Amino acid sequence: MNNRTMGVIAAVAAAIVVVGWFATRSGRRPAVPGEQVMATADVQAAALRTYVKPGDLDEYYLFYSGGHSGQVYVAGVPSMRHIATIPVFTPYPGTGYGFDEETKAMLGGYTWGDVHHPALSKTNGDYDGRWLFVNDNANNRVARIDLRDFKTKQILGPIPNTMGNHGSSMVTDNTEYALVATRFSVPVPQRYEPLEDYATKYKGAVTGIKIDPNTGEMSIGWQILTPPFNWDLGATGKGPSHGWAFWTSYNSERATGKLEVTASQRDRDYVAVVDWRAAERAVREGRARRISGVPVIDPAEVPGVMYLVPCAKSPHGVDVDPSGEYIICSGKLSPTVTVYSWQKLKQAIDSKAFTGHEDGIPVIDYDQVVVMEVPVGLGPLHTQFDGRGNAYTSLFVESAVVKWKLPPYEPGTDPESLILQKIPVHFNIGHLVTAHGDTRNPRGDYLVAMNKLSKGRHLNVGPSLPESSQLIDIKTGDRMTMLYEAFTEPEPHFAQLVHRDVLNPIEFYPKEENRNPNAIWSPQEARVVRNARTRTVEAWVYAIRTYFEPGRIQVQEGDTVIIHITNAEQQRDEIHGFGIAEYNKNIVIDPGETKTVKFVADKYGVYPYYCTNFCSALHQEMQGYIEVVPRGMRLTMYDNGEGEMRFERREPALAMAGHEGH
Ligand code: K7E
Ligand code: CUA
Repeated sequence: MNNRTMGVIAAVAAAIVVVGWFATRSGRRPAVPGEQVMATADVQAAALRTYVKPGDLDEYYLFYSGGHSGQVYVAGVPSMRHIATIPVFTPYPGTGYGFDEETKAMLGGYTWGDVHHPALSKTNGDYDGRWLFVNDNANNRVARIDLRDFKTKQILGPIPNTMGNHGSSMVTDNTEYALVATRFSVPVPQRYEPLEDYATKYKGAVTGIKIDPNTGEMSIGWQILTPPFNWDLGATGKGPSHGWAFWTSYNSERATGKLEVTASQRDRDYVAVVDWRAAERAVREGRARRISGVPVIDPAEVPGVMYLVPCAKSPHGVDVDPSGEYIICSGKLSPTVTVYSWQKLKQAIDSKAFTGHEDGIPVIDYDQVVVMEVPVGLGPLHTQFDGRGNAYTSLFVESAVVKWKLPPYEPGTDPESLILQKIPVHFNIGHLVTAHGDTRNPRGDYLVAMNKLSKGRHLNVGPSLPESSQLIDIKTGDRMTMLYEAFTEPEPHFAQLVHRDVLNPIEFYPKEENRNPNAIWSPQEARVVRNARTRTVEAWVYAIRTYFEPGRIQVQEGDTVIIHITNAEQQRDEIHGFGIAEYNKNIVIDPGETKTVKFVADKYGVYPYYCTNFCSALHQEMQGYIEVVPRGMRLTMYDNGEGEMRFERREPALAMAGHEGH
C-alpha cells in the first residue's frame, strides 16, 4: 500500500468518525431505509475504489437514459459524478437546445420524449465510440447523438405504423441497423377501428432503421407487421447469431382492458426471432408493400423473416450472451430466466420443428431449444455479462442482483447450483449495466444497478424523490460488493458503460470546419439588413470575449427577426450565450459554432440581449439591445426603413485588449 492510499484511508476513516460524531450530537439524523451495517474495513475499501481525487479522471463513461425527462445523462464511473446532460427530445436552455432554428426543426414541435435504451455504435461487436442511439417510447422516434461533440444530430420519426417505440434501439454488430419494436398496437395504417376489434384489426411492428456507415444518417430499411402483442425488449445477435434479432412480448392474449389481469392469462408468451437479412432480401425482391410510405413485410406472406418461441410468463428483458450462442429471456411473472441455445433454435428453424403458428408466423417447439430455466428469483427483468462466463440479472421484486453461471452445463446439472450470489439493492431495480456488458467483450469490473425507488436514502427533498443508482464491484474476489450510491434525475432505464479510451471528443469546432453560410469571423463582417417589403430583419452577429458586434439591432414592431450568431472563439470552454429578455429565447454557442434564432418582434420597446454563459471577467459587460420601434414610428438606423443598419464597428485590436491570458 502506497502513501497516497494510506492517506486516503486515513482521511476516509477520519470522515466517518466526524460524521458519526455529528449524527450522534445533533440526534436529528433521520433513519435511512435499507441502511446496511458495513464493517469499517469494507467502507474503507469501497471508498478507495470509488474516490477520484480532484483533478483525476474517471475510468468509464456512463451514458444513462433520462426516461420521460427526454434526455441522456453522462456520469463518470467509479465516482458516479454527473458530468453532462445531453438534451435529446426535450429543450434544454442550459445548452440552448431547442431554441435555435436547427434544433427546433429537429424536435419537430414535440417538447418531450421518453428515453429508455441507449445503444452505442459497434464495429465487430465492440463499441467504436462513434454514435449513441436512443429511443423515444412516447413519440415513436430514434435519435442519434454524435460522440465527437456529444450533441444530438438527428431525430428520425415519428416512425410510421409504430406506437410506443419501446423495444428500441438495439444496434447490430457492425451498426448496420438500429432495431426497434412497438409496445402498443394500433390499426395500421393509422385510422379508427373500435377497440373491440383489437385482436384482429390492430397490429404491431418491428422495424430495421438503416444506418449509413459513414455519416450515421438513419432511414427506414424495412418493417415487419406482427400480431397485436406488446413487444417489450429486444436484443441483437452476435457472432453465430449475427443477422438475427430477438424481442420479448407480453400480451400474447391479444387482450385489452386491465392488462395486469387480461394479459397475464397464459403461462407463456413469446420471443420473436427475426432474420433481418431475410427482411432486407424481401424488400430488395419487391415482396414488401408500401404502407404510410415505408416498405412493410407481412410475415405470413414472406416465410422465413420471423418465428416465435414460447417464453415464461410476461417476459421483460431479452439479452444475448457475449458468445452469441445463448439467448436469455427474463420471466418477470415467473421466477426464472429462460436460456435458449442459438444452435438449437437454428436447427429447429431449419428442420421446421414447429408446434403451430400465430397469424401465419411459425411457433418453434419450446422443448427443442431450451437449455435451462434458471431459478434466479422474483421479478427478473434484465441480464448483463462479465465476459467470465457469468450473467447478472436484475430482480425487481426481490430488489437484488443475482449472479449466475452461463452454459454450457454438465448433463443433470441442478439448476439451483447455477445461482452463485445475490446482492440486495435499494430499491426495486430496473435495468442494470456492466462495462461493455452487451458487447462481445465485456470488461467485467463494474456493474451499475439502476433502481426505481430511492425511498428517501438521501436528504429529504419532499414528495418527489430522485432515483438511485448503485455501483457494484463485480471483479474483486470474483464477488459482487456494494461500492457507492448516487441519485439521478428521473428516470434511468438502460445505460451504456464504456471505457474512456474508446471515445475521443473534440475540444472546440475548428473554424475551417464551420460550413454554415452565415458564419462570420471578424467584427467587420457583422451587419444588420432590413427588407421593408418582407418586413424581415436579418442580423449576422459576431460573439467573442467580451462583446457582441453589433451591440444594437433595430427592428419595427411586427418584423420577423433572424439572428445568426457566430462564436469566433477557438479555445476550449469559451462558450457564449445569447439570451433575449422577455422574448423567451436563449441560445448557447460553442467555440467555432454558428447558430440561428428567429422570432417575430411582436412587442415594442427595448429588450436587452446578453451573454448567458459566464465567459470572462467582463462577461457581465457582454450585452446589447434590440430596439423594437412601434408601428408608425420611424426606424432611425436605416435609409427609409430599408437596407443595412449603420453602426460604428469596433476596432478588433481594442477588443482584443479585453482578452484574458491563458
Ligand atoms: Cu425495463 Cu423500458 Cu428497458 Cu425501464 S424498461 S426498467
Ligand atoms: Cu460571453 Cu459570457
